[in-house]
Amino acid sequence: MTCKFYEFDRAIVRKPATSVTKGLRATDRGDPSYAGVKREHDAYVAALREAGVQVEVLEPLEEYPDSIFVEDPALVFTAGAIALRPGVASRAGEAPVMSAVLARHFKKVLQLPRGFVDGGDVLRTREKVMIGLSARTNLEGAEALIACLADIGLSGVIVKTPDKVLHFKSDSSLLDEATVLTTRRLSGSGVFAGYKEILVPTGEEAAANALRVNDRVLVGADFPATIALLSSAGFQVMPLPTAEIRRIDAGLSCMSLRWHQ
Ligand code: CIR
Repeated sequence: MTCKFYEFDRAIVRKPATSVTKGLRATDRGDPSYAGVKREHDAYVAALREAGVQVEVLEPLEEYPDSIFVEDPALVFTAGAIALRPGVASRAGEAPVMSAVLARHFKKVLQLPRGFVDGGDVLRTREKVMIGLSARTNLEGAEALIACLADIGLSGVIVKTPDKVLHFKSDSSLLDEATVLTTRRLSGSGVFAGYKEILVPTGEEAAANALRVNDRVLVGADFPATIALLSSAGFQVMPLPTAEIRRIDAGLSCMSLRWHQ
């Protein structure tokens, strides 16, 4: 059966460790609280389940403060999974741990052989899997990833994450097969030519890291203008709290690996 890229029936998430308060961030606006992150994570898992996804919840990894963001050490597709090489030393060890988990779910688990790629820089769209070069994802990794993708029948293309933006998907999410939610700074690069773009209102850039899951779009609850825009465009919006995870530069795609079995 073919399915659309936003139709998911399986997901993997990882509970936050108490060390999440020390998660990486580009600008320090104070540590997130563990209880706050846990509340946001619980709400996220509940939202995935409500959307019809069967979710495996992994135990916390104290030695990896950012390991709640399971999207970064791996990629998953119906045809197989790819364990990546995260582009920051403190997260490198998350990939082999995730690889062992993926081996329980996928017949084919490839290993990125060289370079660096964070899953947050990878956006699957109608035609291609876009790989955004960033401070975390380099050319060597992106080229190696294209070969891995070809191995599971997918085609990759190298694009660029805007300067000073953590990940390509910090500034973009797929809303349906023809529509992306994105920021002015990423849209301006022309990367989404041929797609319908919905631009997040100025001041709500962080809302661009939304997540389409089945019939709904999960969006940060602190972004009323984006919520109104998506609702008026006909999307069923589910607002979720993200204030604490935003302190460590995360949004809604980061906390799960999702696929259609
Ligand atoms: C990091 O800097 O790696 C974490 N604090 C945030 C990761 C967010 N992940 C994502 O956007 N895919």
